[in-house]
Amino acid sequence: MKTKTATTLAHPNIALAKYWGKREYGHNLPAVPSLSVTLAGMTTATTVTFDEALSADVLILGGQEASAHATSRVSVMLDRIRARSGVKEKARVVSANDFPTASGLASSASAFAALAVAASTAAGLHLSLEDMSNLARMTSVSAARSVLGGFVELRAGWPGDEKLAAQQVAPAEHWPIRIVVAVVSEGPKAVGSTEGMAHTARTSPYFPAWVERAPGVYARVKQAILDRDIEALGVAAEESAFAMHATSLAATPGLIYWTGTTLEVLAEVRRLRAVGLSAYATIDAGPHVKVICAAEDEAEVTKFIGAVPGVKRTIVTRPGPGARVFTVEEDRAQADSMASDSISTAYTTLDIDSEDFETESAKR
Ligand code: 2P0
Repeated sequence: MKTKTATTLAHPNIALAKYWGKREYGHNLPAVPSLSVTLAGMTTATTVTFDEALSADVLILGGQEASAHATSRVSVMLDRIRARSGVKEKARVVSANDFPTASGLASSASAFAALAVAASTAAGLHLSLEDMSNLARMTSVSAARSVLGGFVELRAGWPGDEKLAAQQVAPAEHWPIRIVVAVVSEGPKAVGSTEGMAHTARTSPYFPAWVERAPGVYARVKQAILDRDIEALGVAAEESAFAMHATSLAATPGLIYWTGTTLEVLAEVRRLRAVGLSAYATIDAGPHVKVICAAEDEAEVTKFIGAVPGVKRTIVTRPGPGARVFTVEEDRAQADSMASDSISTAYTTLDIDSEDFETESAKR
């Protein structure tokens, strides 16, 4: 039998203009536009093999068999691909990350971007980037953006939109900014993004204001990227992140993704700005702070941020490519090394929790 298999690499992305909240219309449509940068420096490697010997889909994450919930969320995407391609076999999915997961480092983005590209390729589908991004978006909105490289936008969804794909605003080479990730904790977060944003939309009195203001902030982020203006980008990106967290803090009960160390890093970022460095913060649904800075400030920013008490380590990232099937030897070498390391604790699981799965499966 001819093996139907493909291996992909994908990178997480950091939203400079945040997505937080879905349309009530359904179809996993975002309520606000978002704009992110896909990051070289953190990687997910995923192999999908459709195999007639399997009686059910199998998911191996970081060297260990995943929970039924996690496997089910993957199966939802695989079912869409099977329906479209005519492939009948169940699949074995082997995935590993080289960064802490389920803790606000956007692992679901790289996970489902890698899965969409690997599974559709293994099934023999020749999807356009738009189709691939839409397929990823149906499972995880931020994953739509990681299908593409560089600076990537996803507009808000509207009733009637059953297809919505991310688009590249500028390639990675457009602007080699750095994002220095201050890793504050290696464990999973208490409240997953899907659940957190649904709770915020349901109970925060500030959610309507967030939805109303987000498009303006997104437009400023986009213009700053096109102009390569680090100060304008940093100011707008901080505004987006703080507004997202303020909205979530005002939910009932309030959602607090930060720790004391998060605040210490934020104070350090302001101190660095006061001494003339270009350093701006953004934070996702977790405690880590991502510091946006100019390439020439990378070394100093990394040194000072890494020295903040409570910061476990720093990861220096820069704009990178979208999800891809192997075409070059370096990719193969990276995937092989990640696969062999995947039993170590450094490589953990995809950002899939039961709440995420239930939200997705409820829409089927
Ligand atoms: C973002 N986040 O724009 C925002 C900022 C987290 C904070 O997209 O429910 O995992 O799967 O669509 O994409 C994380 O949410 O949520 C996210 P689902 P997702 O990057």
